[in-house]
Amino acid sequence: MDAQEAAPSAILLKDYQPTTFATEAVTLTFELADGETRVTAVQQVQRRDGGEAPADLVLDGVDLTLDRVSVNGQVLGPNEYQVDETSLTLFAVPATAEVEVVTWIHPEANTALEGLYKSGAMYCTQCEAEGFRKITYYQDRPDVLARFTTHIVAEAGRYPTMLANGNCTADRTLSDGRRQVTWEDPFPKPSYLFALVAGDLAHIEDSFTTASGRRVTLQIYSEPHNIGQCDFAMGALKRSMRWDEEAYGREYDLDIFMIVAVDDFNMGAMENKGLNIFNTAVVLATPDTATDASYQRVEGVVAHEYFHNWSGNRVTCRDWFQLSLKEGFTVFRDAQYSSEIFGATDKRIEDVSFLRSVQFAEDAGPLAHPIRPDRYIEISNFYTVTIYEKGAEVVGMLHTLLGREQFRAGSDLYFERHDGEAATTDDFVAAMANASGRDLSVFRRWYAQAGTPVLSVREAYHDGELTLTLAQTTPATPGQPEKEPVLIPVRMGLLGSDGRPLSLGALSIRSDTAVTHQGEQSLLLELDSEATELKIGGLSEPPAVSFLRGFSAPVRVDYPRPAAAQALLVRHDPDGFARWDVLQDLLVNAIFAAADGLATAAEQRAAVETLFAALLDEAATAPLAAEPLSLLANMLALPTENYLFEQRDEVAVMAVVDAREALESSLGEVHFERWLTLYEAHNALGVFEPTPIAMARRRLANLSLSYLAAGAAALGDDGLGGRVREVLFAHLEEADNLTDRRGALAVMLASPLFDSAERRRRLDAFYQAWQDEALVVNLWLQLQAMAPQVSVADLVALEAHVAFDRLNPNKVRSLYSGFAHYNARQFHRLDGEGYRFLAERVIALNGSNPQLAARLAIPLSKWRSYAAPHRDLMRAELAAIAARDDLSKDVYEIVHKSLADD
Ligand code: HT7
Ligand code: ZN
Repeated sequence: MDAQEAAPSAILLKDYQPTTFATEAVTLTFELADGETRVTAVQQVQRRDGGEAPADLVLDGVDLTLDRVSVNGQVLGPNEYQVDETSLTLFAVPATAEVEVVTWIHPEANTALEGLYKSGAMYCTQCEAEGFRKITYYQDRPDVLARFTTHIVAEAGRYPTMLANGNCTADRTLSDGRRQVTWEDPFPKPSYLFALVAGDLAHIEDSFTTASGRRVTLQIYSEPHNIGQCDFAMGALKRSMRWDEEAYGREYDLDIFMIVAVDDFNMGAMENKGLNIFNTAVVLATPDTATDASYQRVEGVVAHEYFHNWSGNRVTCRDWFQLSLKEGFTVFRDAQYSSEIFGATDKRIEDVSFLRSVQFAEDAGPLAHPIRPDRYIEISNFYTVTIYEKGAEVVGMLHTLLGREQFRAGSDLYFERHDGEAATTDDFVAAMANASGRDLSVFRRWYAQAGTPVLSVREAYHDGELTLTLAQTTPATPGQPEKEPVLIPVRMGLLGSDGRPLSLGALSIRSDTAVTHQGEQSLLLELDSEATELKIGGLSEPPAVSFLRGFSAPVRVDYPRPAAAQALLVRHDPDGFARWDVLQDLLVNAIFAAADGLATAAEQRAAVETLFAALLDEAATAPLAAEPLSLLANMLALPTENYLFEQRDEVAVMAVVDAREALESSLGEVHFERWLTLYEAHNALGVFEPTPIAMARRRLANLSLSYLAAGAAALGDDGLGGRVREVLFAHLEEADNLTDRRGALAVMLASPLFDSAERRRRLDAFYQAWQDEALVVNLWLQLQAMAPQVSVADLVALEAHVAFDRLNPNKVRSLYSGFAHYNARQFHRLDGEGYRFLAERVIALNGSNPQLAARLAIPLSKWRSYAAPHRDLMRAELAAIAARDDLSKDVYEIVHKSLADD
C-alpha cells in the first residue's frame, strides 16, 4: 500500500459537536480470566436535546470482539446495528434507553498498554486519552460524563486485590465460587478517568482528615517486594492534600484515595478518580533506589495527580483540544507546591532550563503547535511539553498579571462555575477575567498561537534617564505564517554600580504601556503591542537592568548588555533566577565563541573563570542553608548540551560538545583547589535525608567531582589524577545513597582517568549489587547509554542483556532515549549509525507500542536545527520510517510532520 493513500485523517477543533445522547450511568462487569476477559457494559442513555424521536447511537470501540448488543432488553439483530474497525452504530435507539454491550478482550496480549492490560501478573488500565474504547464500546470522549459502577469478577485466590474508582460497596462470593467486588463512583466522570486494578498486591495505609473534618483512607499498593518503598509517596500525598486545601480551598471528596504502582506504564502517572495509577519510577523512593531528582519527581508527580482531582476530574475538558486546561493548570499548581517544598528559585531554574531546552525546541520545529491546538491525527502525540510546560507558563503569567489574590478569586470562580462539567480554556480565562475585572482579550492569543516570541531589548542612557526599547515578534510556525503580538509581562529591577538594588519609588517611570510597582525594587511592565518604550529618569549613573526576573514570560530575550553590567548582575542581583540567567548567557556565548573559533573566545573564557572564582569563594562562605547552596549549585553547572543546541541554528554538534568539555576542563584546572575544598565541605553528610539542604550539598559535592576529574585530566598530573581517582572510588564505595553512587559512576564513565576495564568492573559490580531493583537497573542501563564512548554495538549487547525488556517502557526509555537525548557524541556520530539505531527501534516498537514508538522518534524531528551532514542523515532515517506502509497513526503523524515542506 502506498503510504500516502493510507494517510490517516485529522480531527479538527472547528468540527466539535456535542453527542446526541448523554450517558447518565454505566455499570461494567469484568470477568477476568486468562485469555478471555468478558466485559459487560450496561449504559443508561438519553437524548440531550429533550427530543423524543429515536436516533442513531455511535459508540467508539477498537480491537474488540463483540458478543452481543441489546437495547431495552431486546438483543439486536444484524440489521439493527453496524460494526466497523473503530465504532459500533446502533440504529434508531429510543430517546431514553438501556443499552447493553458484551465484548471479549485480551489484556494479556495488549502490549500497547492502553485500555486493560497486564503488568506482570497484575491487571491494570490506562484509559486517557482514548484507551476506554479498547475495553468496551462507549462514547469515549471527555464531554460524556456518567456515574460508573464496576463489578470485578475473578478466581478468588489469584486476585486478592480488586480495585476500581469510588467506594467499595460489596464483596461477595458468586454461586460458581468466583469472587465479585463492586465499586461505585458517585461523581459523574468521563471514561478516560475509569480505572481497574486486580492482582496480588501489598499495601500501606494511612488517613487524612480534611479541613471540614471528614476522614479519608489513603492506600498505596504495589507488588509485595516494592511495598517498603512507598512511605515517602504517602507523606507526599498527605502534604499535597493539605496544600490544596490551604492554597486553593480544594478538599478531597471520596472516602478513600488509592495509588497503585505498576512497572509497565507509558507515561508517569494517571489521575483516575480515587484510584491513581503510577509508574513505579514516580512513586517508589528509598535512599538506595531513588536519586534526589527522583525524590523530587515523586513529590511533584504525587501532587500533580492528586491536584487533578479538581483541575481535571471535578472540572474536566470538553474535548482533547482543551488538554492544556487541565494539564497546564495542574503543572502550574504542582510547581507552586514543589517551590514551597524544595525552594522557589531552584524549582524555577529547573523548570526554565527544561522549557528552554525542550519546549523552545518543539516550538521552533515541525511539531510546533499552540497550547490549544486546532487539529491532530493522534491525540496521544499531544501530551507534549508545549501543552504541559508552556501551558503552565501561560497560567503562571495570569498569576503574575492578576496577583495572588485575584488569581485565587479567578480559580474559585472557575471551579464553582464548572464543577461537574466539561470546560474549555476559554472558560478558564473568562473566569480569571470576570473575577479580576481585567480585559484578557490580547492575552488569549497565547492559547491559539504557536511559536516562542522573541523579545528584543535595547537600552540607551542620557542625562540621568534610561530608555529601554522593547519589541516583540513571533516566528512563523507550521500552518501559522502570520502572528499577532501577545501580552508579555516583564518583571524587572535596577542595580547601581555598587551592586545595590535601586529604589524605584524615587525615580520617574514613563511608558505608553501599563507599568506597576511590585514592592520598592521591582516593577512589572505589560507589553501588549509590537513595541514600546520605557523611560526611567532621576538616575545618577547608568544602572544594570535585571530583566525578566523569575522568567516572567516564556520568551526568548535578545538583549545585548555591557559585560560589566552582566558581571554585576551575576554577583549581586537579589533575584537568584536572574543571576543564574545572566550567567547562563555568558556561558553559552563563551562556549559558542570557542566552538566557532572566534577571536574573543579566550577573553570570554577568562571572564567566566573570574566569575567562577568569585562564585566558588561565595560557596566557601555561604551559610549552610538550602537556598544559597542550591542557587550556587545551579550557577556552577554548565549549560547542558541540549540547552546549547537550542540556542543556535544549524548547530555543529561536535564543535559545541568539544567546546563545552574544554570549558569544563579549564574551569576544573584553574580552580582545582577550590573544587576540592567545596567537595570536602559538602561530601558525606552522615545519615541520608531527602531534604532540600542535604540535596543541595550532594549536588555541590557531585558537581565538584566532575570538575575535579576534568581538571585533573587536563593538568595531566599523574599525582593529581591518582588523587581524584581515589576520591571517586571512595565516593562510590562509601555512598549511602543512589545520588552519590550515580554521580561517581557517571564521572568514571566519562573521564579519561579511567580505562575501559576499570569502568566495566565498576559497572558489573553495580549490577551485581542492585540487580533485584528494577529502577536501579534502569539507571544502570541509562548511564551506559549516556556514556560518551558507548558504541552502537554496546547498545545492541545491552538489548540482549537479561536486564532489558523491549516491552517495558521504562527500560526502553532508559536505553534508547538515554542514548538519543543525552549522548550527543554518539547519537550524532558522523557515520549516521546513531540515527539508524534509533530509527530501527522506532520501527520495531511501532507495532507493539505505538505511543512509545512515536515519542522515541522525536529526536529525529529536530533535523533542521543541525548542520550538515547531521541534518541529511537524520532526514534520511525519518524518510526510511515514513516509507513503511504499516505505520501506526502515532508514528505516522510524527514522521510525516517532521518531513513536511521538505
Ligand atoms: N493525565 C495523564 C495522562 C496520561 C497519558 C496520556 C496518554 C497515554 C498514556 C498516559 N498516561 C497518563 C498524566 C498526567 O497527569 O498528566
Ligand atoms: Zn496531568
